[in-house]
Amino acid sequence: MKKYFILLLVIVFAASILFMGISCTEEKPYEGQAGLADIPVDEGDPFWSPDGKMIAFTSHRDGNGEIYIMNADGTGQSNLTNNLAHEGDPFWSPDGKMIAFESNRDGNGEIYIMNADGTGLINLTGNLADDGNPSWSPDGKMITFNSHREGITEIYIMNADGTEQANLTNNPGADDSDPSWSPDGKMIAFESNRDGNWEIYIMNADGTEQANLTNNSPGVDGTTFWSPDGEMITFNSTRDGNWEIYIMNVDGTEQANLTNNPADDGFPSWSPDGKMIAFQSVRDGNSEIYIMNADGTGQRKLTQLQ
Ligand SMILES: [Ca+2]
Ligand SMILES: [Ca+2]
Ligand SMILES: [Ca+2]
Ligand SMILES: [Ca+2]
Repeated sequence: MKKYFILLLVIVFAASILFMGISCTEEKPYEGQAGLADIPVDEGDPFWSPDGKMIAFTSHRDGNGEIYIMNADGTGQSNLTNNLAHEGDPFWSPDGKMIAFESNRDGNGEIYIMNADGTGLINLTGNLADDGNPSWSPDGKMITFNSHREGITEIYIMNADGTEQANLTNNPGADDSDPSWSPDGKMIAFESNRDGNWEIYIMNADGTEQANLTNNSPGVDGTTFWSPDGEMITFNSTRDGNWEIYIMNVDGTEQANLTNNPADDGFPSWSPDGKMIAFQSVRDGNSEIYIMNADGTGQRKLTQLQ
């Protein structure tokens, strides 16, 4: 679950700042839902463009969360949002023309979309509760996200223009967050603490047949991303004592650890050709974007805190 993952990243980040003897002005945490507080990390939340040529990510290098894009080899990094509020969780539209993200620039979390060059910003949610974690449907027509508007975090769906917002999970007894659409558009994966422990769930895109995939996994499981062929789901989990990237079949079988690193690794994002997974890791002392082959080999860093 993002809250705990980011908390660990912050501890490492704060320790590294103290070590360097550099003073750091604390950013007001984003008041996300279900503890999805997006507290400053250096670089995180990678998301590949549909043509595989670019990666969008969240960076705090300018003092608050911004949406950045870069070439998939790490070159050409640029800030698209340039705003003193928090921006995070970028998600490219299936046609590659737009990027959805969350921002609290109006005082609470909202889902925004913008052109992929940063122009044409539109607030889609426009309500007083926190909305976050957008995921575009593969046909580009809908966006799923999580919202705290009914007093607990639930998964919602809306048209890509913000109309017809509806609650999909309808589970007022627990938090449900971080939705992720399957490539065929029929299913949505998400995370929920309804069984007393954060687990990965799956449901039909209309909210029916909600099922637990990581049943009884110790530790926190969350942050799902489907493989482009729809056969596997990657996610992050603390089950082995620190955050690692895992992979499993969409029925929950054959869960395997891809990162096996004593530092925290999380936020996996599959490349559109299915060959690579981008993720964030603090293995060099602060959070940076890494990529690896989809079998966990060839892990290397793309970003470097300036
Ligand atoms: Ca900002
Ligand atoms: Ca809102
Ligand atoms: Ca769990
Ligand atoms: Ca690890």
